[in-house]
Amino acid sequence: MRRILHIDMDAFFAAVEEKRNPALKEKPVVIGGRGDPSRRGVVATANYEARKYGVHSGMPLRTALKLCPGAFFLPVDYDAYAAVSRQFKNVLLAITKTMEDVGIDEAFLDISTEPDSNETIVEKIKTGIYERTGLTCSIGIAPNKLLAKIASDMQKPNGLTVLTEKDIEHRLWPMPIRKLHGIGPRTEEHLKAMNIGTIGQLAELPLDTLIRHFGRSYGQYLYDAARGIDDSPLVTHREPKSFSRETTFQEDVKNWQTIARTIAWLTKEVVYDLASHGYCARTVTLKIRFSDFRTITRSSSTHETVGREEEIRRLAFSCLKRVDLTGKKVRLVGVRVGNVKARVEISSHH
Ligand code: TTP
Ligand code: MG
Repeated sequence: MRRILHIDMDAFFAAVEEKRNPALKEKPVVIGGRGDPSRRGVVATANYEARKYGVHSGMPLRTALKLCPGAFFLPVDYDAYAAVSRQFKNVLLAITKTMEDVGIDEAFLDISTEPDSNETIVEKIKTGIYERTGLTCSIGIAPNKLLAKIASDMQKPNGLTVLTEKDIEHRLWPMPIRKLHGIGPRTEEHLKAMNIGTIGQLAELPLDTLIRHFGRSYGQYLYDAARGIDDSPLVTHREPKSFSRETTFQEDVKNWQTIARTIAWLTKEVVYDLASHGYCARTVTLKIRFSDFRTITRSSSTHETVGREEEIRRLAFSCLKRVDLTGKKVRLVGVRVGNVKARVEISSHH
């Protein structure tokens, strides 16, 4: 039987901000965009105080302001959160190297072969993180990733939930289907139309019904997930598939020069990321979103991988030439490099 631990930091961006500015403590705090609710942008997160007013991730900042006019609005300071993310992941790596880094505020650990009990491991993690960052987290422990992730969300903030196979019937089945990783809004709609609202109701559907509605592999996935079955291993090292940067203009732009300059700047940033990871790339994709939200992409590829800024920029501009901008306003531009490969090191002889 495996022992998988999932950890998710509590109100992460907001907690980092509260830590460096104690005046925010116990006040409603909303993080998003440039921190100005009169400008365009969405809520990245809100602390638990602000959530009492109905503020949540993904909501326009303007709506958050209406719901909670007294909140403190702060811009997203991604670099600061990434630095804290590295700190808490170092605490996890001191427990075991079998860690899957899932995102800025969450990770899985495989603690199957650790001699310590769950309680001891959790104690080490929680105190270690608190000492280094001053932040709290919520932890779930279960026989697999699917259940561990559900568990970490069951008692937030600063929680610990252990789920075993015995808990599936009483604790998993009453939950709404969207709690299952891999069920998005569209599948939820589809299942609602079949009168399926809980994980338990999903578990009553025969496999062939699920396959008929969702195809062989996804149907099988739903069948297993409803029973708390998940064999997926931890992914401890991820090769990047692509690097990208995009930006939304504060006001929609018509001017070709402005668009071209922004693309050149985004290219520079992407090339920096690519180079600092030791990669080069074969494909450059340009993304343009117009003021009516219509979004197009254009790609250019080379036979040999390239990594120099002027090479990538040339590809990005060859994409731009294939976009008809006449009479249109641009809301967002993005540059992505794909088909990346580790750069071949030239060994030096002494
Ligand atoms: P979450 O773990 O989903 O949220 P949270 O840590 O703020 O709160 P909770 O206590 O419920 O875990 O996401 C982690 C961070 O990712 C969050 O602090 C901000 C960022 N984020 C976004 O930028 N946009 C989003 O839509 C979501 C959901 C999160
Ligand atoms: Mg979190």
